[in-house]
Amino acid sequence: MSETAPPAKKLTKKELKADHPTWCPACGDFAVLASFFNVVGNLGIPHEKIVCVAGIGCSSRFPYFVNAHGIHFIHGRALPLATGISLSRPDLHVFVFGGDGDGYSIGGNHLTHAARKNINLSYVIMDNFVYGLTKNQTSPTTPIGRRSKTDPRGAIDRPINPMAQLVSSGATFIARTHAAQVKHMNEMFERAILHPGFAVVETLSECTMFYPGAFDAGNPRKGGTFDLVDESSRDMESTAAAMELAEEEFPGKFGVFYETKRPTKNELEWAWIEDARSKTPDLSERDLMRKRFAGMR
Ligand SMILES: Cc1ncc(C[n+]2csc(CCOP(=O)(O)OP(=O)(O)O)c2C)c(N)n1
Ligand code: SF4
Repeated sequence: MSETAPPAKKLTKKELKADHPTWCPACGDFAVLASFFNVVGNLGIPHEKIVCVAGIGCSSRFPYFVNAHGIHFIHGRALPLATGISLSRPDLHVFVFGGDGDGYSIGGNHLTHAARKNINLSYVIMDNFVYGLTKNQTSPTTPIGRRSKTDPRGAIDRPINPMAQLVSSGATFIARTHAAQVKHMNEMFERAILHPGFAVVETLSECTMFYPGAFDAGNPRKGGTFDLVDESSRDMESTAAAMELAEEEFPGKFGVFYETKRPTKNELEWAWIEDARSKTPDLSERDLMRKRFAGMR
């Protein structure tokens, strides 16, 4: 969430749209994009304040399809780049998009540190349990036994538990949704955007090309169940309660697992910068930095 209030003008889907998405027919990522347009439009976030950052993967092509500032960056490195943007420009809404490979595998270390530092941004992880762009390799969330190009006899490694990892890393808003549940997805995205701090929405988004049916167990239209977290009976700031939800057997519950307020790194850093400025009003930013670096020698 940006630290300045957004103006009232609402952007339409037409205004937010750019380029025609290149995803395969019925890929879950289409619904995620539509939901993003809907929520960002409704919140009235202005064009020039929207920044979309992504790594590499099918889902990471997201910034091409949004008419805003956008960067398609290195595989797994979206978060460090987004961190720099967020810290230096508190007036912008920084969004990060990517897949389970990008976020939990090569970018897993960055996820942990962005969460513990409580960087002010919203991160949507389109988890499809597979590497889609590179055409069906085992990802960190692929269930044991599932065959892929890298595991022709079936995956043997225990998959990671994204929700448990996020809770233990210290993310301050952690939600889980399903791309086939549009209303719920809209609600989760809106709450993530409005949350001041590091907000992550783990979004089950089916790869219809390489892993069709992966999330049927969480989709009532396919005979599954879509059970919601009952927030009224829970302590939303309890990591133990969030861990209990995270440990539930797939498909488990959907909704906000954990939500708390903690100072963001953005606030802490800016307070430090303002303090330094107030003590050295005669120095330019450049000279202030020079002085600081000289002191480090
Ligand atoms: C450093 C590096 N390693 C590997 C790759 C190859 N690569 C590109 S995308 C990708 C994984 C994509 O999977 P995921 O992030 O889950 O996104 P999806 O395509 O499923 O949306 C890999 C391994 C790369 N581009 N760069
Ligand atoms: S390969 Fe899978 S994730 Fe990639 S666009 Fe096609 S359906 Fe979507």
